[in-house]
Amino acid sequence: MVFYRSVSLLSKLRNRVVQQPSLSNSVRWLQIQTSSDLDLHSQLKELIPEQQERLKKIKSEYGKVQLGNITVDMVLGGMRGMTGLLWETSLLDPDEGIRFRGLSIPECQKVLPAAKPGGEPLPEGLLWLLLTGKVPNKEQVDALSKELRSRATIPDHVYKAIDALPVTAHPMTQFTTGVMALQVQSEFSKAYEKGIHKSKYWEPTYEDSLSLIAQVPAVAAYVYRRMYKNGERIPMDDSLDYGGNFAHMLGFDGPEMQELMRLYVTIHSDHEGGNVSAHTGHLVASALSDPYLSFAAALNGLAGPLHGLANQEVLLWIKSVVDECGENITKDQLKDYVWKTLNSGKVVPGFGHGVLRKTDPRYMCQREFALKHLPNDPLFQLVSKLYDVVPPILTELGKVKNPWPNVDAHSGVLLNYYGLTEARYYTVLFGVSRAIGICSQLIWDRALGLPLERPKSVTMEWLENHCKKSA
Ligand code: NMX
Ligand code: MLT
Repeated sequence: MVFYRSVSLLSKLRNRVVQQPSLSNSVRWLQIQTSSDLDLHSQLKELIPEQQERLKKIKSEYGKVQLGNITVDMVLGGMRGMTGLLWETSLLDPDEGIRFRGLSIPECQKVLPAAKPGGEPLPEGLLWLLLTGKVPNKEQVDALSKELRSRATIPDHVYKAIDALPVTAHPMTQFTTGVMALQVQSEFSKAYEKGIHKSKYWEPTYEDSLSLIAQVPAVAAYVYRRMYKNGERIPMDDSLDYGGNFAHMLGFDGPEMQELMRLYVTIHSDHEGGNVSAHTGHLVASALSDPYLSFAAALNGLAGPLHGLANQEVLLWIKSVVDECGENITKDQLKDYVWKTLNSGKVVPGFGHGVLRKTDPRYMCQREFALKHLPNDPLFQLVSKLYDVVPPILTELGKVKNPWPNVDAHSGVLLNYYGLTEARYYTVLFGVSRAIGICSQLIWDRALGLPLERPKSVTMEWLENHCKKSA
Protein backbone atom coordinates (compact mmCIF):
# COMPACT_ATOMS: atom_id res chain seq x y z
CA MET A 1 0.00 0.00 0.00
CA VAL A 2 2.84 2.35 0.89
CA PHE A 3 4.12 1.53 -2.57
CA TYR A 4 0.91 2.74 -4.25
CA ARG A 5 0.86 5.89 -2.13
CA SER A 6 4.45 6.80 -2.81
CA VAL A 7 4.09 6.11 -6.51
CA SER A 8 1.00 8.29 -6.57
CA LEU A 9 2.74 11.10 -4.68
CA LEU A 10 5.75 11.04 -6.94
CA SER A 11 3.58 11.20 -10.01
CA LYS A 12 1.45 14.05 -8.61
CA LEU A 13 4.61 16.07 -8.04
CA ARG A 14 5.40 15.73 -11.69
CA ASN A 15 1.99 17.16 -12.43
CA ARG A 16 1.12 14.67 -15.12
CA VAL A 17 -1.24 12.33 -13.43
CA VAL A 18 -4.97 12.08 -13.68
CA GLN A 19 -6.25 10.08 -10.76
CA GLN A 20 -9.36 7.95 -11.16
CA PRO A 21 -11.81 7.15 -8.37
CA SER A 22 -10.37 4.25 -6.38
CA LEU A 23 -12.03 0.82 -6.56
CA SER A 24 -10.95 -0.31 -3.13
CA ASN A 25 -8.79 1.06 -0.35
CA SER A 26 -5.68 -0.46 -1.82
CA VAL A 27 -6.22 0.48 -5.43
CA ARG A 28 -4.89 3.64 -7.00
CA TRP A 29 -5.23 3.85 -10.70
CA LEU A 30 -3.11 6.14 -12.73
CA GLN A 31 -3.34 7.54 -16.19
CA ILE A 32 -0.07 8.93 -17.38
CA GLN A 33 0.38 10.93 -20.51
CA THR A 34 3.98 11.36 -21.60
CA SER A 35 5.55 9.06 -24.20
CA SER A 36 8.27 7.69 -21.89
CA ASP A 37 5.46 6.45 -19.71
CA LEU A 38 4.57 3.97 -22.41
CA ASP A 39 7.93 2.33 -21.79
CA LEU A 40 7.98 -0.25 -19.02
CA HIS A 41 11.76 -0.07 -18.65
CA SER A 42 11.71 3.69 -17.97
CA GLN A 43 8.95 3.22 -15.43
CA LEU A 44 10.98 0.62 -13.58
CA LYS A 45 14.10 2.73 -13.67
CA GLU A 46 12.19 5.44 -11.84
CA LEU A 47 10.76 3.09 -9.24
CA ILE A 48 13.87 1.13 -8.34
CA PRO A 49 15.82 3.73 -6.26
CA GLU A 50 12.73 4.41 -4.17
CA GLN A 51 12.20 0.70 -3.45
CA GLN A 52 15.91 0.20 -2.70
CA GLU A 53 15.68 2.93 -0.06
CA ARG A 54 12.54 1.34 1.34
CA LEU A 55 14.24 -2.04 1.78
CA LYS A 56 17.29 -0.40 3.37
CA LYS A 57 15.02 1.30 5.90
CA ILE A 58 13.18 -1.93 6.72
CA LYS A 59 16.53 -3.64 7.31
CA SER A 60 17.94 -0.89 9.50
CA GLU A 61 14.78 -0.12 11.50
CA TYR A 62 13.16 -3.54 11.80
CA GLY A 63 15.98 -5.99 11.13
CA LYS A 64 15.72 -7.62 14.55
CA VAL A 65 11.91 -7.87 14.75
CA GLN A 66 10.74 -11.50 15.11
CA LEU A 67 8.28 -12.94 12.57
CA GLY A 68 7.28 -16.04 14.55
CA ASN A 69 8.73 -19.16 16.10
CA ILE A 70 10.13 -22.02 14.09
CA THR A 71 8.89 -25.34 15.46
CA VAL A 72 10.11 -28.87 14.80
CA ASP A 73 6.79 -29.54 13.03
CA MET A 74 7.58 -26.77 10.56
CA VAL A 75 11.05 -28.15 9.83
CA LEU A 76 9.64 -31.65 9.31
CA GLY A 77 6.48 -30.44 7.61
CA GLY A 78 7.79 -28.86 4.44
CA MET A 79 8.26 -25.43 6.10
CA ARG A 80 4.49 -24.85 6.00
CA GLY A 81 3.61 -21.55 7.71
CA MET A 82 7.25 -20.50 8.03
CA THR A 83 7.78 -16.97 6.73
CA GLY A 84 11.12 -16.97 4.97
CA LEU A 85 10.94 -15.16 1.64
CA LEU A 86 10.52 -11.66 0.29
CA TRP A 87 8.16 -11.66 -2.73
CA GLU A 88 6.84 -8.32 -3.92
CA THR A 89 4.59 -9.19 -6.84
CA SER A 90 1.78 -11.02 -5.04
CA LEU A 91 0.56 -12.14 -1.62
CA LEU A 92 -1.63 -15.13 -0.76
CA ASP A 93 -4.23 -14.99 1.98
CA PRO A 94 -5.40 -18.46 3.12
CA ASP A 95 -9.08 -17.45 3.03
CA GLU A 96 -9.20 -14.77 0.38
CA GLY A 97 -6.72 -16.17 -2.14
CA ILE A 98 -4.22 -14.36 -4.27
CA ARG A 99 -3.76 -10.61 -4.63
CA PHE A 100 -1.52 -9.33 -7.40
CA ARG A 101 0.10 -6.12 -6.06
CA GLY A 102 -2.89 -5.75 -3.77
CA LEU A 103 -5.56 -6.56 -6.37
CA SER A 104 -7.80 -9.63 -6.14
CA ILE A 105 -8.69 -11.56 -9.30
CA PRO A 106 -12.16 -9.93 -9.63
CA GLU A 107 -10.49 -6.51 -9.19
CA CYS A 108 -7.94 -7.36 -11.90
CA GLN A 109 -10.81 -8.41 -14.16
CA LYS A 110 -12.35 -4.97 -13.58
CA VAL A 111 -9.35 -2.69 -13.91
CA LEU A 112 -6.84 -4.33 -16.24
CA PRO A 113 -7.25 -3.46 -19.93
CA ALA A 114 -8.99 -6.09 -22.06
CA ALA A 115 -8.95 -6.92 -25.77
CA LYS A 116 -12.62 -5.94 -26.00
CA PRO A 117 -14.92 -4.03 -23.63
CA GLY A 118 -15.84 -6.16 -20.62
CA GLY A 119 -13.47 -8.93 -21.75
CA GLU A 120 -10.88 -10.87 -19.79
CA PRO A 121 -7.69 -9.05 -18.69
CA LEU A 122 -4.74 -8.94 -21.06
CA PRO A 123 -1.77 -10.77 -19.48
CA GLU A 124 0.56 -7.95 -20.61
CA GLY A 125 -1.44 -5.67 -18.30
CA LEU A 126 -0.82 -8.05 -15.43
CA LEU A 127 2.89 -8.13 -16.24
CA TRP A 128 2.96 -4.33 -16.06
CA LEU A 129 1.07 -4.42 -12.77
CA LEU A 130 3.38 -7.06 -11.24
CA LEU A 131 6.49 -5.16 -12.26
CA THR A 132 5.45 -1.63 -11.34
CA GLY A 133 2.60 -1.95 -8.83
CA LYS A 134 0.55 0.29 -11.11
CA VAL A 135 -2.48 -0.51 -13.23
CA PRO A 136 -1.54 0.31 -16.82
CA ASN A 137 -3.79 2.04 -19.30
CA LYS A 138 -4.60 0.50 -22.71
CA GLU A 139 -1.86 2.45 -24.53
CA GLN A 140 0.77 1.16 -22.11
CA VAL A 141 -0.47 -2.40 -22.55
CA ASP A 142 -0.51 -2.06 -26.33
CA ALA A 143 3.07 -0.76 -26.26
CA LEU A 144 4.12 -3.72 -24.13
CA SER A 145 2.30 -6.17 -26.45
CA LYS A 146 4.23 -4.69 -29.34
CA GLU A 147 7.52 -4.94 -27.49
CA LEU A 148 6.87 -8.59 -26.60
CA ARG A 149 6.05 -9.38 -30.24
CA SER A 150 9.31 -7.73 -31.29
CA ARG A 151 11.24 -10.07 -28.96
CA ALA A 152 9.39 -13.28 -29.86
CA THR A 153 11.53 -14.73 -32.65
CA ILE A 154 12.86 -18.18 -31.78
CA PRO A 155 16.38 -19.11 -32.93
CA ASP A 156 16.47 -22.24 -35.04
CA HIS A 157 18.66 -24.18 -32.62
CA VAL A 158 15.81 -24.15 -30.09
CA TYR A 159 13.57 -26.15 -32.44
CA LYS A 160 16.51 -28.46 -33.14
CA ALA A 161 17.11 -29.05 -29.43
CA ILE A 162 13.45 -30.00 -28.97
CA ASP A 163 13.56 -32.16 -32.11
CA ALA A 164 16.44 -34.14 -30.58
CA LEU A 165 13.96 -35.55 -28.05
CA PRO A 166 11.58 -38.39 -28.91
CA VAL A 167 8.21 -36.95 -29.89
CA THR A 168 6.73 -39.04 -27.09
CA ALA A 169 8.79 -37.25 -24.40
CA HIS A 170 6.57 -35.51 -21.88
CA PRO A 171 5.58 -32.04 -23.13
CA MET A 172 7.12 -30.45 -20.01
CA THR A 173 10.46 -32.13 -20.80
CA GLN A 174 10.29 -30.77 -24.34
CA PHE A 175 9.27 -27.31 -23.15
CA THR A 176 12.02 -27.09 -20.53
CA THR A 177 14.55 -28.26 -23.11
CA GLY A 178 13.41 -25.38 -25.35
CA VAL A 179 13.82 -22.91 -22.48
CA MET A 180 17.31 -24.25 -21.75
CA ALA A 181 18.18 -23.85 -25.43
CA LEU A 182 17.06 -20.21 -25.28
CA GLN A 183 19.60 -19.68 -22.50
CA VAL A 184 22.48 -19.26 -24.98
CA GLN A 185 21.11 -15.78 -25.70
CA SER A 186 21.25 -14.66 -22.04
CA GLU A 187 22.31 -11.02 -21.75
CA PHE A 188 22.79 -11.43 -18.02
CA SER A 189 25.33 -14.23 -18.31
CA LYS A 190 27.22 -12.32 -21.04
CA ALA A 191 27.26 -9.15 -18.94
CA TYR A 192 28.40 -11.08 -15.87
CA GLU A 193 31.24 -12.63 -17.81
CA LYS A 194 32.30 -9.15 -18.89
CA GLY A 195 32.28 -7.98 -15.24
CA ILE A 196 29.10 -5.91 -14.90
CA HIS A 197 28.80 -3.89 -11.65
CA LYS A 198 26.27 -5.38 -9.22
CA SER A 199 24.22 -2.17 -9.17
CA LYS A 200 23.42 -2.80 -12.84
CA TYR A 201 22.38 -6.46 -12.56
CA TRP A 202 18.71 -5.68 -12.97
CA GLU A 203 19.16 -4.27 -16.49
CA PRO A 204 20.27 -7.47 -18.30
CA THR A 205 17.91 -9.42 -16.02
CA TYR A 206 15.11 -7.23 -17.38
CA GLU A 207 16.30 -7.87 -20.95
CA ASP A 208 16.40 -11.63 -20.45
CA SER A 209 13.09 -11.71 -18.59
CA LEU A 210 11.16 -9.78 -21.22
CA SER A 211 12.66 -11.88 -24.01
CA LEU A 212 11.91 -15.08 -22.14
CA ILE A 213 8.31 -14.05 -21.46
CA ALA A 214 7.99 -13.05 -25.13
CA GLN A 215 9.41 -16.33 -26.41
CA VAL A 216 7.83 -19.01 -24.22
CA PRO A 217 4.46 -19.04 -26.03
CA ALA A 218 6.11 -19.85 -29.37
CA VAL A 219 8.31 -22.55 -27.81
CA ALA A 220 5.29 -24.03 -26.03
CA ALA A 221 3.20 -23.87 -29.20
CA TYR A 222 5.94 -25.67 -31.11
CA VAL A 223 5.90 -28.50 -28.56
CA TYR A 224 2.13 -28.80 -29.02
CA ARG A 225 2.25 -28.69 -32.83
CA ARG A 226 5.16 -31.15 -32.91
CA MET A 227 3.39 -33.65 -30.68
CA TYR A 228 -0.16 -33.41 -31.91
CA LYS A 229 -0.28 -31.57 -35.27
CA ASN A 230 2.51 -33.09 -37.37
CA GLY A 231 4.99 -30.35 -36.48
CA GLU A 232 3.27 -27.67 -38.58
CA ARG A 233 4.25 -24.38 -36.99
CA ILE A 234 1.80 -21.46 -37.06
CA PRO A 235 3.54 -18.06 -37.21
CA MET A 236 2.64 -15.29 -34.79
CA ASP A 237 -0.11 -12.87 -35.85
CA ASP A 238 1.15 -9.29 -35.44
CA SER A 239 -2.34 -7.98 -34.88
CA LEU A 240 -2.87 -10.09 -31.78
CA ASP A 241 -2.04 -9.61 -28.11
CA TYR A 242 0.00 -12.06 -26.01
CA GLY A 243 -2.82 -14.42 -24.93
CA GLY A 244 -4.63 -14.25 -28.27
CA ASN A 245 -1.42 -14.98 -30.12
CA PHE A 246 -0.62 -17.94 -27.91
CA ALA A 247 -4.01 -19.50 -28.69
CA HIS A 248 -3.45 -18.68 -32.38
CA MET A 249 0.01 -20.32 -32.51
CA LEU A 250 -1.42 -23.42 -30.82
CA GLY A 251 -4.01 -23.53 -33.61
CA PHE A 252 -7.09 -22.05 -31.91
CA ASP A 253 -8.55 -18.93 -33.49
CA GLY A 254 -12.00 -18.82 -31.94
CA PRO A 255 -12.63 -15.61 -29.97
CA GLU A 256 -13.79 -17.49 -26.86
CA MET A 257 -10.64 -19.64 -26.75
CA GLN A 258 -8.56 -16.48 -27.08
CA GLU A 259 -10.45 -14.94 -24.16
CA LEU A 260 -9.94 -18.13 -22.17
CA MET A 261 -6.21 -18.01 -22.87
CA ARG A 262 -6.02 -14.38 -21.68
CA LEU A 263 -7.76 -15.33 -18.44
CA TYR A 264 -5.74 -18.53 -18.08
CA VAL A 265 -2.37 -16.81 -18.52
CA THR A 266 -3.37 -14.00 -16.15
CA ILE A 267 -4.54 -16.16 -13.25
CA HIS A 268 -1.77 -18.80 -13.33
CA SER A 269 1.06 -16.26 -13.42
CA ASP A 270 1.96 -15.76 -9.78
CA HIS A 271 1.01 -17.26 -6.40
CA GLU A 272 3.38 -15.50 -3.98
CA GLY A 273 6.89 -16.87 -3.48
CA GLY A 274 6.65 -20.13 -1.57
CA ASN A 275 5.05 -22.41 -4.16
CA VAL A 276 7.45 -24.98 -5.60
CA SER A 277 8.00 -23.34 -9.00
CA ALA A 278 8.35 -19.75 -7.80
CA HIS A 279 10.50 -20.73 -4.87
CA THR A 280 12.74 -22.87 -7.08
CA GLY A 281 13.15 -20.08 -9.63
CA HIS A 282 13.97 -17.59 -6.86
CA LEU A 283 16.44 -19.97 -5.17
CA VAL A 284 18.31 -20.75 -8.37
CA ALA A 285 18.36 -17.08 -9.35
CA SER A 286 19.82 -16.20 -5.96
CA ALA A 287 23.05 -17.86 -7.13
CA LEU A 288 23.01 -15.24 -9.95
CA SER A 289 21.99 -17.92 -12.42
CA ASP A 290 20.37 -16.07 -15.31
CA PRO A 291 16.58 -15.96 -15.85
CA TYR A 292 16.61 -18.82 -18.39
CA LEU A 293 18.45 -21.19 -16.02
CA SER A 294 16.26 -20.11 -13.12
CA PHE A 295 13.00 -20.44 -14.99
CA ALA A 296 13.95 -23.85 -16.43
CA ALA A 297 14.55 -25.02 -12.85
CA ALA A 298 11.17 -23.61 -11.84
CA LEU A 299 9.52 -25.56 -14.67
CA ASN A 300 11.00 -28.80 -13.39
CA GLY A 301 9.23 -28.16 -10.09
CA LEU A 302 6.02 -27.27 -11.86
CA ALA A 303 6.18 -30.64 -13.64
CA GLY A 304 5.53 -32.51 -10.37
CA PRO A 305 2.04 -34.02 -9.84
CA LEU A 306 1.48 -32.30 -6.48
CA HIS A 307 2.12 -28.94 -8.17
CA GLY A 308 1.49 -27.94 -11.81
CA LEU A 309 1.10 -31.43 -13.25
CA ALA A 310 -2.11 -31.68 -11.20
CA ASN A 311 -3.98 -30.00 -14.09
CA GLN A 312 -3.09 -32.96 -16.32
CA GLU A 313 -3.98 -35.41 -13.54
CA VAL A 314 -7.39 -33.79 -13.03
CA LEU A 315 -8.52 -34.18 -16.63
CA LEU A 316 -7.15 -37.72 -16.90
CA TRP A 317 -8.94 -38.60 -13.67
CA ILE A 318 -12.21 -37.02 -14.87
CA LYS A 319 -11.94 -38.94 -18.12
CA SER A 320 -11.37 -42.17 -16.18
CA VAL A 321 -14.56 -41.42 -14.22
CA VAL A 322 -16.45 -40.99 -17.51
CA ASP A 323 -14.91 -44.14 -19.01
CA GLU A 324 -16.00 -46.18 -16.03
CA CYS A 325 -19.36 -44.64 -15.15
CA GLY A 326 -20.42 -42.45 -18.10
CA GLU A 327 -21.00 -38.69 -18.28
CA ASN A 328 -24.28 -38.80 -16.37
CA ILE A 329 -22.77 -40.32 -13.26
CA THR A 330 -24.87 -39.84 -10.12
CA LYS A 331 -23.47 -38.19 -7.00
CA ASP A 332 -23.55 -41.55 -5.17
CA GLN A 333 -21.52 -43.22 -7.91
CA LEU A 334 -19.12 -40.29 -7.82
CA LYS A 335 -18.69 -40.66 -4.06
CA ASP A 336 -17.79 -44.33 -4.56
CA TYR A 337 -15.27 -43.37 -7.24
CA VAL A 338 -13.62 -40.78 -4.97
CA TRP A 339 -13.35 -43.33 -2.15
CA LYS A 340 -11.91 -45.87 -4.57
CA THR A 341 -9.20 -43.34 -5.53
CA LEU A 342 -8.40 -42.58 -1.90
CA ASN A 343 -8.41 -46.22 -0.87
CA SER A 344 -5.89 -47.03 -3.57
CA GLY A 345 -3.46 -44.62 -1.87
CA LYS A 346 -3.82 -41.77 -4.36
CA VAL A 347 -4.77 -38.14 -3.89
CA VAL A 348 -7.87 -36.60 -5.46
CA PRO A 349 -6.18 -34.24 -7.93
CA GLY A 350 -7.30 -30.62 -7.96
CA PHE A 351 -8.31 -30.56 -4.29
CA GLY A 352 -6.35 -29.30 -1.29
CA HIS A 353 -3.65 -26.67 -0.96
CA GLY A 354 -0.53 -25.90 1.05
CA VAL A 355 -1.77 -22.43 2.05
CA LEU A 356 -5.37 -21.85 0.90
CA ARG A 357 -8.14 -22.82 3.28
CA LYS A 358 -11.12 -21.94 1.07
CA THR A 359 -12.07 -22.50 -2.56
CA ASP A 360 -9.35 -21.03 -4.77
CA PRO A 361 -10.58 -17.78 -6.41
CA ARG A 362 -8.81 -19.00 -9.56
CA TYR A 363 -11.24 -21.95 -9.52
CA MET A 364 -14.17 -19.56 -9.04
CA CYS A 365 -13.31 -17.30 -11.96
CA GLN A 366 -12.93 -20.31 -14.24
CA ARG A 367 -16.29 -21.59 -12.98
CA GLU A 368 -17.83 -18.21 -13.85
CA PHE A 369 -16.27 -18.42 -17.31
CA ALA A 370 -17.82 -21.89 -17.74
CA LEU A 371 -21.23 -20.75 -16.50
CA LYS A 372 -21.13 -17.96 -19.07
CA HIS A 373 -19.77 -19.88 -22.06
CA LEU A 374 -20.33 -23.63 -21.60
CA PRO A 375 -22.99 -24.20 -18.94
CA ASN A 376 -24.28 -27.39 -20.58
CA ASP A 377 -20.94 -29.08 -21.18
CA PRO A 378 -21.12 -32.54 -19.55
CA LEU A 379 -17.56 -32.38 -18.20
CA PHE A 380 -18.20 -28.95 -16.65
CA GLN A 381 -21.29 -30.42 -15.02
CA LEU A 382 -19.16 -33.26 -13.70
CA VAL A 383 -16.68 -30.75 -12.25
CA SER A 384 -19.63 -29.00 -10.57
CA LYS A 385 -20.78 -32.30 -9.05
CA LEU A 386 -17.25 -32.91 -7.76
CA TYR A 387 -17.42 -29.52 -6.01
CA ASP A 388 -20.36 -30.90 -4.00
CA VAL A 389 -19.07 -34.42 -3.50
CA VAL A 390 -15.31 -34.21 -2.79
CA PRO A 391 -14.98 -31.66 0.08
CA PRO A 392 -17.16 -33.61 2.57
CA ILE A 393 -15.22 -36.80 1.81
CA LEU A 394 -11.82 -35.14 2.26
CA THR A 395 -13.12 -33.57 5.49
CA GLU A 396 -14.23 -37.02 6.67
CA LEU A 397 -10.66 -38.29 6.14
CA GLY A 398 -9.75 -36.07 9.07
CA LYS A 399 -6.23 -35.14 8.00
CA VAL A 400 -6.74 -32.92 4.93
CA LYS A 401 -6.32 -29.27 5.93
CA ASN A 402 -8.14 -27.86 2.92
CA PRO A 403 -10.86 -29.96 1.27
CA TRP A 404 -11.71 -27.30 -1.35
CA PRO A 405 -10.82 -27.25 -5.05
CA ASN A 406 -7.75 -25.44 -6.34
CA VAL A 407 -6.98 -23.83 -9.72
CA ASP A 408 -6.22 -27.17 -11.40
CA ALA A 409 -9.63 -28.68 -10.65
CA HIS A 410 -11.20 -26.51 -13.35
CA SER A 411 -8.78 -25.56 -16.08
CA GLY A 412 -8.80 -28.84 -18.03
CA VAL A 413 -12.53 -28.99 -18.77
CA LEU A 414 -12.44 -25.48 -20.25
CA LEU A 415 -9.52 -26.30 -22.56
CA ASN A 416 -11.07 -29.64 -23.46
CA TYR A 417 -14.33 -27.90 -24.43
CA TYR A 418 -12.54 -25.69 -26.95
CA GLY A 419 -10.70 -28.64 -28.50
CA LEU A 420 -7.41 -28.60 -26.58
CA THR A 421 -8.04 -32.13 -25.40
CA GLU A 422 -4.48 -33.38 -24.85
CA ALA A 423 -4.26 -33.40 -21.05
CA ARG A 424 -0.54 -34.25 -20.92
CA TYR A 425 0.11 -30.84 -22.46
CA TYR A 426 -1.75 -28.78 -19.85
CA THR A 427 1.15 -28.11 -17.49
CA VAL A 428 3.01 -26.39 -20.33
CA LEU A 429 0.24 -23.77 -20.44
CA PHE A 430 0.67 -23.24 -16.69
CA GLY A 431 4.43 -22.87 -17.32
CA VAL A 432 4.00 -20.18 -19.96
CA SER A 433 1.91 -18.17 -17.57
CA ARG A 434 4.26 -18.66 -14.61
CA ALA A 435 7.12 -17.07 -16.56
CA ILE A 436 5.34 -13.74 -16.04
CA GLY A 437 5.27 -13.98 -12.24
CA ILE A 438 8.65 -15.59 -11.68
CA CYS A 439 10.52 -13.25 -14.04
CA SER A 440 8.82 -10.14 -12.63
CA GLN A 441 10.00 -10.98 -9.14
CA LEU A 442 13.42 -11.95 -10.45
CA ILE A 443 13.92 -8.46 -11.85
CA TRP A 444 13.12 -7.08 -8.42
CA ASP A 445 15.44 -9.65 -6.77
CA ARG A 446 18.31 -8.15 -8.75
CA ALA A 447 17.14 -4.54 -8.37
CA LEU A 448 16.92 -4.93 -4.60
CA GLY A 449 20.20 -6.84 -4.39
CA LEU A 450 18.63 -9.81 -2.61
CA PRO A 451 21.28 -12.23 -1.36
CA LEU A 452 22.15 -15.85 -2.03
CA GLU A 453 19.48 -18.05 -0.45
CA ARG A 454 21.00 -20.53 1.96
CA PRO A 455 18.86 -21.70 4.90
CA LYS A 456 20.26 -23.88 7.69
CA SER A 457 19.54 -27.60 7.77
CA VAL A 458 19.89 -30.02 10.67
CA THR A 459 19.98 -33.79 11.21
CA MET A 460 17.54 -35.91 13.24
CA GLU A 461 20.31 -36.33 15.83
CA TRP A 462 20.70 -32.57 16.08
CA LEU A 463 16.93 -32.18 16.55
CA GLU A 464 16.80 -34.88 19.26
CA ASN A 465 19.70 -33.35 21.18
CA HIS A 466 18.35 -29.81 20.83
CA CYS A 467 14.86 -30.79 21.95
CA LYS A 468 16.14 -32.83 24.93
CA LYS A 469 18.25 -29.88 26.06
CA SER A 470 15.38 -27.40 25.80
CA ALA A 471 12.78 -29.75 27.43
N1 NMX B 1 -6.53 -36.04 -1.76
C1 NMX B 1 -6.13 -36.95 -0.84
N2 NMX B 1 -5.37 -36.65 0.23
C2 NMX B 1 -5.04 -35.37 0.39
C3 NMX B 1 -5.45 -34.37 -0.50
C4 NMX B 1 -6.20 -34.74 -1.62
N3 NMX B 1 -6.59 -33.88 -2.55
N4 NMX B 1 -4.95 -33.19 -0.07
C5 NMX B 1 -4.24 -33.45 1.05
N5 NMX B 1 -4.28 -34.76 1.31
C6 NMX B 1 -3.59 -35.49 2.38
C7 NMX B 1 -2.09 -35.35 2.21
O1 NMX B 1 -1.61 -36.23 1.21
C8 NMX B 1 -1.60 -35.61 3.61
O2 NMX B 1 -1.65 -37.00 3.80
P1 NMX B 1 -0.49 -37.78 4.65
O3 NMX B 1 -0.50 -37.13 5.99
O4 NMX B 1 -0.94 -39.19 4.63
O5 NMX B 1 0.80 -37.53 3.91
C9 NMX B 1 -2.69 -34.97 4.47
O6 NMX B 1 -3.87 -34.90 3.63
C10 NMX B 1 -2.36 -33.58 4.96
O7 NMX B 1 -2.03 -32.77 3.85
P2 NMX B 1 -2.33 -31.19 3.88
O8 NMX B 1 -1.55 -30.61 5.01
O9 NMX B 1 -3.79 -30.95 3.84
O10 NMX B 1 -1.77 -30.73 2.46
P3 NMX B 1 -0.27 -30.36 2.04
O11 NMX B 1 -0.05 -28.93 2.34
O12 NMX B 1 0.70 -31.33 2.60
O13 NMX B 1 -0.34 -30.62 0.48
C11 NMX B 1 -1.29 -30.53 -1.71
C12 NMX B 1 -1.02 -29.75 -0.40
C13 NMX B 1 -1.78 -29.55 -2.74
C14 NMX B 1 0.02 -31.15 -2.17
C15 NMX B 1 -2.35 -31.63 -1.44
O14 NMX B 1 -3.55 -31.04 -1.03
C16 NMX B 1 -2.58 -32.53 -2.64
O15 NMX B 1 -1.84 -33.49 -2.81
N6 NMX B 1 -3.62 -32.22 -3.48
C17 NMX B 1 -3.84 -32.96 -4.71
C18 NMX B 1 -2.83 -32.55 -5.78
C19 NMX B 1 -3.12 -31.16 -6.29
O16 NMX B 1 -4.25 -30.81 -6.60
N7 NMX B 1 -2.07 -30.35 -6.41
C20 NMX B 1 -2.20 -29.01 -7.03
C21 NMX B 1 -1.98 -27.86 -6.04
C22 NMX B 1 -2.12 -26.55 -6.76
N8 NMX B 1 -1.05 -26.33 -7.72
O17 NMX B 1 -1.30 -26.01 -8.86
O18 NMX B 1 0.13 -26.45 -7.39
C1 MLT C 1 0.48 -22.34 -7.31
O1 MLT C 1 -0.21 -21.66 -8.08
O2 MLT C 1 1.72 -22.20 -7.27
C2 MLT C 1 -0.18 -23.41 -6.51
O3 MLT C 1 -1.47 -23.05 -6.13
C3 MLT C 1 0.65 -23.96 -5.39
C4 MLT C 1 0.97 -23.07 -4.24
O4 MLT C 1 0.64 -21.91 -4.17
O5 MLT C 1 1.65 -23.61 -3.33
